[in-house]
Amino acid sequence: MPITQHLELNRWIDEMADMCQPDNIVLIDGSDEQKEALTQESVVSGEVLRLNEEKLPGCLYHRTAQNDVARVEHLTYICTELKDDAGPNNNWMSPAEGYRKAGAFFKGAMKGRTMYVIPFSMGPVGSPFSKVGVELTDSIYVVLNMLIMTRAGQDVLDTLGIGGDFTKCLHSKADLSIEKRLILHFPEDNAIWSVGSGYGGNVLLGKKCLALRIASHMAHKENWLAEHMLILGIEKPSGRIDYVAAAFPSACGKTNLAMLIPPEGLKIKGYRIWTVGDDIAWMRVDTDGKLWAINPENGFFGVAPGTNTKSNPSAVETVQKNTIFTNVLLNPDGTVWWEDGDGEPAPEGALDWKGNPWKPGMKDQDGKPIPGAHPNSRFTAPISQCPSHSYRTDHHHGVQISAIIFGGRRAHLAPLVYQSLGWSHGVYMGATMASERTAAQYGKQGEVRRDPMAMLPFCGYNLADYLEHWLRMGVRMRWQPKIFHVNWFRQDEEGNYLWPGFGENLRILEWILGRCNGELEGVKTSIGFIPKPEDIDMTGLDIPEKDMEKLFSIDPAAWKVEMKDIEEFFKKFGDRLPVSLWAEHEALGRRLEELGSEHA
Ligand code: OXD
Ligand code: MN
Repeated sequence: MPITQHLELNRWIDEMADMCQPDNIVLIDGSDEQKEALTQESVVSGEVLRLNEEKLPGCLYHRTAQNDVARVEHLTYICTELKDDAGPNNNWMSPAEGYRKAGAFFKGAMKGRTMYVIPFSMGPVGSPFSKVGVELTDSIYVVLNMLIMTRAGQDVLDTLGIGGDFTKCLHSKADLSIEKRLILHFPEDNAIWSVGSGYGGNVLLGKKCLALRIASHMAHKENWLAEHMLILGIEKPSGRIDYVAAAFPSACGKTNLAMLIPPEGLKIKGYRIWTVGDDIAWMRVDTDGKLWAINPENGFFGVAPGTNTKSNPSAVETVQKNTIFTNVLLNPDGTVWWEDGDGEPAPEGALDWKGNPWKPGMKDQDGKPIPGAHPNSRFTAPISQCPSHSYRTDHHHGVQISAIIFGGRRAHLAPLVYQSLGWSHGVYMGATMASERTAAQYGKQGEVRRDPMAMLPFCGYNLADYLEHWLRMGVRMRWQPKIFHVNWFRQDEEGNYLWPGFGENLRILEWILGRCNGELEGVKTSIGFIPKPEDIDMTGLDIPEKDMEKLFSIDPAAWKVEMKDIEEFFKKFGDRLPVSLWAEHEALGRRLEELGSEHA
């Protein structure tokens, strides 16, 4: 009997099964019974462990292979007919070469295994904003994660009917060897092939591969935006909720901001935060000429270390049940632990993410601390379990976006917040976004990494065309969201952070909304509008006036150095970079010259 009613889907499953040669093919229907049976099967095989049923009900534990703990940007390719269409921002292979190279690794890779067929919807099932994918995988761990991260199962097949469009996503762990690992995207065929990995970002193909790389290509063709952004709603004392979308490079606290808890000083005013998404936003101009956004995901795939009741109490609450923990430390009582989490140091008998006995303070032969949890260890948890989760996450048209916020991690240059002078200047701000490497990242500390709109690793086509697309999208809107840049990480001369971060960031969001709603005037500077000091509500927060001044100071000499770096970055894209971004660059240069002469 054919596996589905969809002719092309059946044909493709047959073709992939011929290549991968699984022993069985099983359709994932989304039922609780099937999920439980698969969980039990993977517990028996040792792929996952059940955690303490009393303390962490429904939670599972998994360890990846030790060579397979993060996204592999150097093995991730965009396969287009023309190299220039992938752009200097991507690794490129021709589709023919991609299919040939990865095909050799897929050949017979599922022998002795089952191929699971997961129909999934990115976005609410049946929404005009949503896209359907079907992932074929030989990993139950992938199935269990996809059941949390996406809406998956029979209803998705029902909306697909007998001929609907879907992204063809093929995954095999194969033998997990790094020599045979490739993450390939074929935007012109609407297909993804991922082989040789079992790590989330490489194998949960709905996430980075479909919802960002393939979707950004679709969005370019279909006039919408697929972005690496959180979406959050801010409920005002009046009951009105305004939504913002914000892009930050990986590891800059997106999940924490998406689940922010208002500080006491603002809570008394009656503010509440609603989480719509923590990683990806799909945004369209609707018939009202406004920008509307959905979160295509249905769960969080968050970094565990650093998550605690102070940094993110909502995340801590979210992961108390039905959560999959990957590469964290395992306590002997079947609970989990990670660095900078809550609670006591791990007790006797704990096993680290590699499965070795572990005690706090352990060091390797070179005297370096051995972490209990891998720094990129993760939790996979349903969005519905988040105490701040918004009922609008299931709304087919999503939420209307009032502000777009770009952010980076800059010790000195960028003020706490500033607003663009208009849409194209805002696109320039996003295009020139950057972060400095911290001790936690590989590379030279302090070195600036440019990451336009936090999309550098995720834009599935030439980034110059992507920036042009952003400029054009502004023209399509009758009502453009205002664009801002924030920097929570500015430091004083001694290297102390000037701004406390966490919930206090709401004070800045309040100013941003005040600007969007025309309630507050800004101070125009050479780089954009900054707040009047009295317009940031500081109730209950004691920051010396001189530190507030430092948070907003603009150093023309430092900006000049920055502009040189931006120029080098822009040049990489040659003639394809939109001229209006060069025009914005020059205009900024002129404004800084004027400021410089005022300072002289
Ligand atoms: C993520 C990332 O995992 O951006 O979300 O790396
Ligand atoms: Mn991300």
